[in-house]
Amino acid sequence: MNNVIRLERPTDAAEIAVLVIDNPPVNAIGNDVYEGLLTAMDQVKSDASVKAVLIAAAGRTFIAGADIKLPEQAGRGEGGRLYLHPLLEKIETFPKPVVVALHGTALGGGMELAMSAHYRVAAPDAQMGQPEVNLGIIPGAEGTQRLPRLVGVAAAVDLCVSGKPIKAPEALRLGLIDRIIEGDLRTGAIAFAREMTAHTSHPRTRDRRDKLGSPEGNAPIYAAGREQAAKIRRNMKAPLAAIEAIEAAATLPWEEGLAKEKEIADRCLASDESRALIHAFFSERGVSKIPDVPKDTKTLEIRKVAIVGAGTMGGGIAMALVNAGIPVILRDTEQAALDRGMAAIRNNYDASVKRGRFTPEVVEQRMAQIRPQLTYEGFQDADLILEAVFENMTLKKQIFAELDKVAKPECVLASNTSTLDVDEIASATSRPERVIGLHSFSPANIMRLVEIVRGSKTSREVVATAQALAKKIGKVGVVVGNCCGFVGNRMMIPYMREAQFLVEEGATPAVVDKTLYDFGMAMGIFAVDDMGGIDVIWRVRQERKHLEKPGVRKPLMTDKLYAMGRLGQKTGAGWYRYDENRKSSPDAEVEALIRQTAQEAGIPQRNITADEILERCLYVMINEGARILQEGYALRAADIDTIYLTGYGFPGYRGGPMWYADTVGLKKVLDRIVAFQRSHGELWEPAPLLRELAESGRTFASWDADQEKRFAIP
Ligand code: 3H9
Repeated sequence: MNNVIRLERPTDAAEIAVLVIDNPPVNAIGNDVYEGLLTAMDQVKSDASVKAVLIAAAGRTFIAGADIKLPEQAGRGEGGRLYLHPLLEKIETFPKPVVVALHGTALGGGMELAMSAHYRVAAPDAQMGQPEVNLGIIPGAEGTQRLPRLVGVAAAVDLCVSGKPIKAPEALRLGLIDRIIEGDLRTGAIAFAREMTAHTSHPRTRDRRDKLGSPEGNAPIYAAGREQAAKIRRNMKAPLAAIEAIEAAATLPWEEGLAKEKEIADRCLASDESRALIHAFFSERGVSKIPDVPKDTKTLEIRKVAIVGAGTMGGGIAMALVNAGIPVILRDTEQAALDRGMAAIRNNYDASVKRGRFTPEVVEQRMAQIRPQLTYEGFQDADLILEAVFENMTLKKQIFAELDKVAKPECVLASNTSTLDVDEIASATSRPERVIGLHSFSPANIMRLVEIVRGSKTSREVVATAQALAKKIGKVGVVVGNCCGFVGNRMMIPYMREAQFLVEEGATPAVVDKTLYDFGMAMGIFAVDDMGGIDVIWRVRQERKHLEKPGVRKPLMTDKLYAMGRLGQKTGAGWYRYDENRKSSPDAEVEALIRQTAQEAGIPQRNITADEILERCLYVMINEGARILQEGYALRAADIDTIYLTGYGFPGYRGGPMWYADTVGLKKVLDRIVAFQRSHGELWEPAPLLRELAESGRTFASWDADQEKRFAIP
């Protein structure tokens, strides 16, 4: 047919035309798949020897969706978007039965195509879903109209709002598919198609209304869907748009429902929300592309890991590893610390059992894979040793010197440091090329980000090994350079500082946090401080004291809170006060202390607007991001975005801080930074790269494109 669609006529079932989609890696529908299928359908329609059509896919999966790589198909270009209607119409009104065989992950436009067929069969482990919401769009290829007809309004709302795929047995129960094929899918699907040729008519999804319910019956379903959307997709428009389109399916005749869906889909495709989320999708997949560490770089297989430090980080990382089937030795120097660490792990697993994520048997297996101990016994067999003790250079160097003596020569020695110099840590060993930073984020069994910190001597093999390990344990590994705070925390430090200045000037922690939360951040910055611990921030500050310039403004409150023992959630009080369930409330005592401190320091008090709060918190971060890029500590602005989206609770629908700056306009960002420099001094010095891009009317995205060309990144 063409290079991505094959027409096959099995020798033992020549009356079945098998249309095979072969468009690796995930058989996404682009123009070729679309055109090829249209042509093939026309050809088999006029062939009297064909009694039924089977549409199947080659490779690891059925169609995983429309091809979102092609910008015009995502609604961003001049040329309109991929419009599947003619193909879906042809399939549904085809005069011979059309069966679709699903395997792997049948998603988005893939499922929409499948739903236009008369029948669907699937492999037992196939998964199906409408994940468009993750990209800020709706199942706009008639999915919002066919899905409720097949599975009912409630399940359709849930699938479209959650974006989560379901497994074949659940799809069968809901009526999304007609049969699960045990054994060879193609053989079973051909047999099924043959069986269907005995019927004189074939079901068309569009004709069904039996599961569409009544407006009164559906009203609470929509209300619950909107409530769910507000919880899991706060501030996003796409889930609400999907509900609106499903509502149209349930109330309007087919053609009118389609027209309504198209109008809603076009609106979503043109939205900033979808542009940002598609950017986020590809940014996350782009981080593994490192110019001098090609995909075929040799890696060391990590079969066993040893961790030094059984605290929160060590324990969380141990869980992430054993969850991926890698056994762990967990070492601490004191039995009490080890017991506390193991108890915390058990607590976390017990909570997962309560939520139904694991069975008690699975938890026992996982716990058995973690060996707590006080010695270095067994460390000589570890493929990777990870140090996860608190942020103190002297201690870390002492540990690395010890590890150097016990580890096998090829072992990777990793530090979980969040701010310290990886080269200095490596200098304590005789093998700096095997040393790397693996900065995980708390809670490490949940948070997806790992900053892979490449020291000046870290070998390519060790970088590639760290990337492979991150992927294996389901994390997003972003390679960053070895500067103070690396990328995430280096940007976080001015962000925290500016937030403190804002409260010193008249805002309150609660007002700053609410503004940030309303912008979309998962938590306000003061709530983050309290969760991480004021003592941790205080300690980091001690390690950075030598960097502080005399005469330059410093935040005043951290030292005071630390001295008062207000260390955050763990002591029941920090910036906020906490009840026994760790629920926060503003604390008048802290607010009075802030006012008193400001008065003593002669800081004038004023009303601070939400705009100023956002600009100062975000632009200071973006300015630092631009410096990081120019200094080469991050390869792409998109890498910084991925770090903030996966590790710092930045809202996906804003695309990350650097993407957000592009959407605001770099000129506007620069102008505000210059204004802040005038009023607040040298901490607001614009980054030269930001100035250069803003003054030449460019964006960080265009800088990334140049960067990819410069390094010939595929
Ligand atoms: C849609 O369908 C709209 C319709 O409703 C309306 C149409 C009018 N397009 O994730 P991986 C690439 S919207 C283009 O690393 P995994 C990906 O970039 C779509 N490319 O593998 C990567 O490329 P590279 C609705 C895509 O095994 C490679 O495939 N569908 C697409 O961990 C491997 O991906 C979705 O939202 C795509 N749609 O996971 C599904 N999908 O190697 C999005 C993937 O060059 N996709 N690529 O970096 C996924 O969730 C996962 O990719 C999947 C595989 C689960 C399929």
